[in-house]
Amino acid sequence: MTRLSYRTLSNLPDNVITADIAPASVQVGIVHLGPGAFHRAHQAMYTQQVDKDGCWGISAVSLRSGQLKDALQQQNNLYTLMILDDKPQTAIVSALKEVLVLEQDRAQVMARMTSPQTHIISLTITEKGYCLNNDGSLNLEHPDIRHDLAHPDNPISAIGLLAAALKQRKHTNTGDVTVISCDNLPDNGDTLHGAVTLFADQSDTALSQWIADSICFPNTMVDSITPASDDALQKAAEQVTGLEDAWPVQREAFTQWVIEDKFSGPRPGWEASGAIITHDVQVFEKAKLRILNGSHTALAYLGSLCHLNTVYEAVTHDAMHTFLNTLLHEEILPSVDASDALNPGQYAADILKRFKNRHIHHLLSQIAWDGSQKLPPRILQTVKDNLAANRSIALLSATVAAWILFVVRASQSDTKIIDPMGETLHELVKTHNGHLTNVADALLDDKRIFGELSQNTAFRNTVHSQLRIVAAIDSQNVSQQLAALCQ
Ligand code: CS2
Repeated sequence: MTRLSYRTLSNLPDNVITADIAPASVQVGIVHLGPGAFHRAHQAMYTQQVDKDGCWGISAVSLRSGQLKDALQQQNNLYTLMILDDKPQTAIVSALKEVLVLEQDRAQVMARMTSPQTHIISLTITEKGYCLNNDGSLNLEHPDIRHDLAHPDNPISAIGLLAAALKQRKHTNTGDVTVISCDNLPDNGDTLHGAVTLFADQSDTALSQWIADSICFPNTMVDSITPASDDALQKAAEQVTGLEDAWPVQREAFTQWVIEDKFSGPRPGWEASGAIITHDVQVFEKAKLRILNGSHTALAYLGSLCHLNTVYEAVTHDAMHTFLNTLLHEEILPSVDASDALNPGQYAADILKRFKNRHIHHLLSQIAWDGSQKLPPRILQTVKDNLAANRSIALLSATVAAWILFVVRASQSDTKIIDPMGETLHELVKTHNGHLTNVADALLDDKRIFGELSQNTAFRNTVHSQLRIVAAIDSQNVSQQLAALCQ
């Protein structure tokens, strides 16, 4: 089959959106670290839609894998975006001008990150990429951070790479660059700013001060349900476009991008493609992390225990839907303040509708990745707030209990636990011979995940009592056990 490329764009049928395709000659103005499916389906499309001056091309930098570079370089870095909804759409995205791999293309990466034409460095590196402690500070003992502190000119972490690039930009007095985290972390810009300045401070306090004074790290909230690409998507894309695409991406029609109005230099006019540029991101970020991502994490672990495979299956399962509604209305929504910008109840109702999108095959097993990193911002922060406000934590604790059981069962079936603590979790289960109560106590003792909650008796007792219920779930009693969790 003919490959997607600038030369074959004219083969595309009229129903494929190509309106915003930029010529290959567009100048790079953005470097993006971590060009996974979410970036390619979300920020790249926002940027492509507004880059009328042709100066916001994206240099995509993979920190580890060369797969994306290999896939896209045969097709001029073009790719297909399939928007799966009742009114499906297909677009060709041309925002990526190159894909670099840090290890292979280090000099080019640094040249791009330090170029006077580069005014945005953005990131989607997932929670684990920030190398943080439970309190959101940089973990100076993290292996990648220790490596980069010892080899500052050869960094392997995003933190070390940003510090090295900003050091060079300080030297050339090109501080008109904004660093934009687009990950699901509380106060993601402030958190990244703190990590990079602390890293720099270990060897160069003047650099740390310059970064603190000169470089903006706006907080953001990003949202669009973007399942991982699979063979089915590749076939569907080819059926629509008639062209081979080695790595198409997919998402729902809904997207949202809220960016704090804090920039060190020029930026794309993202508001023209629907982004919200505001001084108050926190309202949007807290609601999204707790209502959408918190619900996702609850469905991921409880749904897996109930032998459900996708978000759609879980949210259309009566007993699971009742559990989720109860979790939202009794424990999550009360922790999110209403504001002029956002009505939490309506926001939650809209999210449940999005979860019921039958065109989106969003695997619970994908959402279950990195639980040790996702539980704190999505579930445990809400537990802390609810304890302080004397509100229920029963269903939040049931989610934690389901994660504990998920870990035990994965370990006992020798299934890889995709989590930066994966090996540690496996070892812990083995140390306790898979004894559920002992494993639960050992996990709850781990302050890297539970922080101050490790010492909270009410929380620990609630997790244990919910654990006894989730452990009893089998294919015959799912509805009863889910109902029992809500008692
Ligand atoms: C999901 C998120 O995989 C996950 O952890 O909860 O990727 C979620 O789909 C996005 O945050 C939605 O905006």
